[in-house]
Amino acid sequence: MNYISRCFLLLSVFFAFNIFAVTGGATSGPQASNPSSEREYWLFVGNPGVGKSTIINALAGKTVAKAGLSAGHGLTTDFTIYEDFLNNRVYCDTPGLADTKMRDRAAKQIEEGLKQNAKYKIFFVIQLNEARVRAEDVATFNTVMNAINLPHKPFSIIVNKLDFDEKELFAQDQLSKAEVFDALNSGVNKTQSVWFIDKSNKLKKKKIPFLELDENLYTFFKTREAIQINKEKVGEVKADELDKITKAFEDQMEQMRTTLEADKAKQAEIIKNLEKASEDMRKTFTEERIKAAEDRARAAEEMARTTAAISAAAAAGSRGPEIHTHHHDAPLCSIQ
Ligand SMILES: Nc1nc2c(ncn2[C@@H]2O[C@H](COP(=O)(O)OP(=O)(O)OP(=O)(O)O)[C@@H](O)[C@H]2O)c(=O)[nH]1
Ligand SMILES: [Mg+2]
Repeated sequence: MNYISRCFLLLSVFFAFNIFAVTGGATSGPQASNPSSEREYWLFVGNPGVGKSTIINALAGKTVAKAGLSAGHGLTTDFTIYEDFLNNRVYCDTPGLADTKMRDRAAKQIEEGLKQNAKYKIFFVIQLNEARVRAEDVATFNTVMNAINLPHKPFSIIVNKLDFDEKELFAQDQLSKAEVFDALNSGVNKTQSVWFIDKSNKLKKKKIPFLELDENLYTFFKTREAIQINKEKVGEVKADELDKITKAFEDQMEQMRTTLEADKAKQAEIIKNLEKASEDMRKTFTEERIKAAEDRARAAEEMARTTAAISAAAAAGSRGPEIHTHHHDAPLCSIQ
């Protein structure tokens, strides 16, 4: 290959994948990991607006990926990679599949993103809708994971921008959180590696230029299992199947929700019965205690009365029989 065609190839790779370098990234915030470790591709996939670019910026420790609101379709319309030389990793920002206009192109880009013959950590970024998993998100990650032909293919889910109400609900009702886990795992591809990120109010008010990556979240990213994916193990990301899968998930989730509601109702009934039984027991116990206390009081009263009688008798006994004494100078009987 001559010099010109090599330059042309490099340029076309650049334009196809939008390569940016993150040179000084992740130094000020999280601790830099060992640069001599094997280079890893951290692939972020998610539907428009879920916060992929924001997370990448947080990992990079500066704004590298364009993040913001955009009407209609996703802001990230190209598969973009960010080289983090310091940590020997590459962040891949990929558009989601829910955007119908961009779907085929996005699918091709995700496919290309997976065909880098590299070590991967795969992260699907999702957002809940009123504390519920969106079918299109589950469909997206299943469609993407289905394209990887490996027996073991770990992946993680980041539930991003959790709002106050959702947080409250999960804190109070464990079943709601279980419902999210069940919904996420209702497809063929399952994972227990799920992380919840709260919505940042500071970011909303533009008080900070990018999301601050907290230490626990960074640990989560770092400790995920990386897998080698070779090009030939990656099949087609079948974007055209997305609607079908979405519909199937919607039905399944609806059924799951009905079952869960029934379970909740059953649980509520059981709790009500238990509360009633416990209330009855408490009542019986209280009544018994009152009765026992009354009995004790009565017995004590009885005892007190007996003791008083005995004491009175004893007192009388110590004084001897009541004998009237008479003075000798007085006649016993007077003889008239
Ligand atoms: N308040 C708040 N806003 C956030 C948070 N994360 C992301 N956002 C905002 O959500 C919007 C979308 O975030 P992006 O990071 O651009 O989302 P994306 O997934 O990259 O979106 P596309 O590139 O369009 O697919 C931006 O306005 C962000 O500022 C967060 O934790 N809190
Ligand atoms: Mg983006």
